[in-house]
Amino acid sequence: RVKKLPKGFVWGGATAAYQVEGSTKVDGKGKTMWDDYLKKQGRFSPDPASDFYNRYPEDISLSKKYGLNAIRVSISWTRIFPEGFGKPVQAGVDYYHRLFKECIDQGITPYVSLHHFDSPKTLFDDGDWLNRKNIDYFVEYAKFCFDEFTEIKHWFTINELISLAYSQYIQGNFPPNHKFDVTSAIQAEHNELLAHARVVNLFKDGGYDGKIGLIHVLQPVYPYPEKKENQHAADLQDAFMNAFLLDGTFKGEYSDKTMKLINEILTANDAKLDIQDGDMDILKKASTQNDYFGLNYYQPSFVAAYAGDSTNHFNGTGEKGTSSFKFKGVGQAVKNPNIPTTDWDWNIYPEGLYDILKRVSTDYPESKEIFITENGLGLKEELPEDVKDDTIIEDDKRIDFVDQHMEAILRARDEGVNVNGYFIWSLQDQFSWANGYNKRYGLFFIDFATQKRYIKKSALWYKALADTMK
Ligand code: BGP
Repeated sequence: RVKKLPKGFVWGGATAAYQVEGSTKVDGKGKTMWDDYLKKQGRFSPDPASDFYNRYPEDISLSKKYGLNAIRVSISWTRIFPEGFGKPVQAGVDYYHRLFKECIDQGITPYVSLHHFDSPKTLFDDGDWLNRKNIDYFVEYAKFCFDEFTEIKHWFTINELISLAYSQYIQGNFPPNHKFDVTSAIQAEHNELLAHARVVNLFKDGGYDGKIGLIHVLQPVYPYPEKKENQHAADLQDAFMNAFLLDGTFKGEYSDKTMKLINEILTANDAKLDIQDGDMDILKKASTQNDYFGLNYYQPSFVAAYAGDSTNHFNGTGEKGTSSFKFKGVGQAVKNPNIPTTDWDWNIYPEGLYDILKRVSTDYPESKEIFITENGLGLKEELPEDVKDDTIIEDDKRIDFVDQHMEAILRARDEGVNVNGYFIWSLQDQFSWANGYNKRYGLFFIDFATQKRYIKKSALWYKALADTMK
């Protein structure tokens, strides 16, 4: 069928401060958990990234020109509080006022996250989310932002709690690079939920004008092949990746079913979870106060039962077929031969988005209103040799990907799921945490050497769909 966007649909592009801004050492900015780590790793640098710190007016104009009406950005905590707490740096505060003004003036609504994978280095060294003192600092930083940036009406607390916990402590591809440190991972999940809930409660108690929610990336888990023991592995992985966080966010409790599965994983890994007195009251209070839910979706996983020790290889280079993942007490990732994959071994399966939208809306009505806050396709893309200023970069694969995922979203919507927006990951090409600069997602191509922007075919497609709202 011919797609038509519903009237008033939020049609945006997503960014994250550290992945686009560059300028990591200017205007008093403090280090994040990434600066020294990336330097030591020596693969790629976060400077200049997409030089958004200086070129945001150009990217916002392009957004307007290509039919977007919204943008996701995040505030870099350490531009405002270089150590995570203390006295705010005026230059950082001014930058965000300038950025937000530009968006609003151009009719692009900013949706702002407070934390997108970029903990201050000082707090990271002191335990990051595992240290409860750092939750206090996060709440103080959030309060500062609510008081200061009153032009912002759409907030998200934390982006992808699971990706952080999982990449830091299970997969080992984010600092501090622990592998299968199950105690830290589950504790980070819980503590980040607590941080989110405290900020939501503060926002509502403070009577701030605007809306607030959080962002989870959801990865539906399917048994492959379908049989009983594989289904159990899928249930275990789902509890660890999805249900624990969804329960905590929208029910304010971890259901018995979820905890039974989580406890099975903890026991198998000699791990434990520390829930302190009062924690669950905080989660409970916040659980009905989220105004909306940001859902990121890239791919599902297919799993089979697995009895051995944990081992993995993370494909951060785009050498297709090199990834492997076997999690003791949970299961192992398997390749479903019927499902295409990207060079980074990500499964391409739009039906997974339909499934997860239906599940969230049925099982978690307190999610209220859903925005797809990230979805997109990473590709290796190059400028043609005879490139000219107005060359359109062909990315039909991306168009096809987004088209199929929009199909799934609109189908779910037709069936009553309250999904009202879509932010493509990503607005422009940017730096990818564990993959660097050769994994491109943007509507706008960036020649990182010159910072020149080129239009991709997907941007034209995005505009054509935007026009269906008129
Ligand atoms: C999400 C993050 C983004 C982004 C995206 C693509 O998990 O919120 O910051 O990077 O995934 O992932 P990657 O860059 O690893 O391909």
